Amino acid sequence: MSEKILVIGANGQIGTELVTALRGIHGAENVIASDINSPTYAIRNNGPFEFANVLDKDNLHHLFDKHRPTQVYLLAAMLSAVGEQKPKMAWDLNMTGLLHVLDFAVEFKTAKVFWPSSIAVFGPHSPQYDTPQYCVMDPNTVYGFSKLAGERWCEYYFTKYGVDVRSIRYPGLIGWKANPGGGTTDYAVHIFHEALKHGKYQSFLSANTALPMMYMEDAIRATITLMDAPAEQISIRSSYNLGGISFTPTQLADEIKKHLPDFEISYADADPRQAIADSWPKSIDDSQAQQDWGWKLEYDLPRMTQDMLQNLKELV
Ligand code: VAH
Repeated sequence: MSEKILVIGANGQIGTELVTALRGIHGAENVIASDINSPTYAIRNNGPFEFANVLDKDNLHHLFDKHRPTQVYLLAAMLSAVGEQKPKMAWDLNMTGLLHVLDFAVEFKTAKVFWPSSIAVFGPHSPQYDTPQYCVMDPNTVYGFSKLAGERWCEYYFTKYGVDVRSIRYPGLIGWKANPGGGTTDYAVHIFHEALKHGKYQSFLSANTALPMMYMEDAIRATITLMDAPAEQISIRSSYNLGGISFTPTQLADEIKKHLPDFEISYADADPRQAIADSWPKSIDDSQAQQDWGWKLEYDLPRMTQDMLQNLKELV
């Protein structure tokens, strides 16, 4: 029997690329993209689309009843920076949306659910380097503790109701097909657009702010690999650490200069996103993902930079 996949939050940075990848594997007609806004150009004309508001229980129930999805990817969320400007809305969207999906997964016996967590679940007292799967977690952003609470709910619904929900703690994600929205790591996408358009960029994070990042190709491949893995291989039902590549704005700028020698970077100060970045780990230990479902990174900083510039130069 073929899969019937519902992607909620399909217009987002992850959703846009995930819908395309899933349609390539399962057939466009078997992957329903959904979002609260009209579909973006990238997904508008190549498969089914539904309007979805994760806070509207009746709307979501209708989608589950109409499509009876075998897999649901819940990507709708408010990210770290915007979440600090609208804390109660961030909590409501990130939590209520998840609980609606988990409840309907029980009611409609959805075979698998994917929900994205983030390295934002770690905080100032978490180990900063090679942050392990299990450690002190004291996130001080609404986004971070909503993701931490969400991880607890995922494990609870697996243990108590048998929902096969799987999750990844994504690092900052970098891609060229869709822009990020309201995150602290967005600088690492904006810098490429500005470098090509204007030859310069002012980073809102300071020069030596190291953060775990990942190229979107790797993030999409990790997501699908996790979801395709046999259930007995999944030992983590909160969310898997995923490390990627750790670099600073300066290191990224130096890599861009190898292709655009005249590129200049400058640094703003007193941006509120600096304090968020400073509370997060510099690097992540993802050995559990490697061990359980064979995770292996393919894009390092040079390869990601080359690929971003190669693809974006046609578009900007
Ligand atoms: C953010 N892009 O910046 C997200 C991500 C690790 C960061 O979760 O909020």
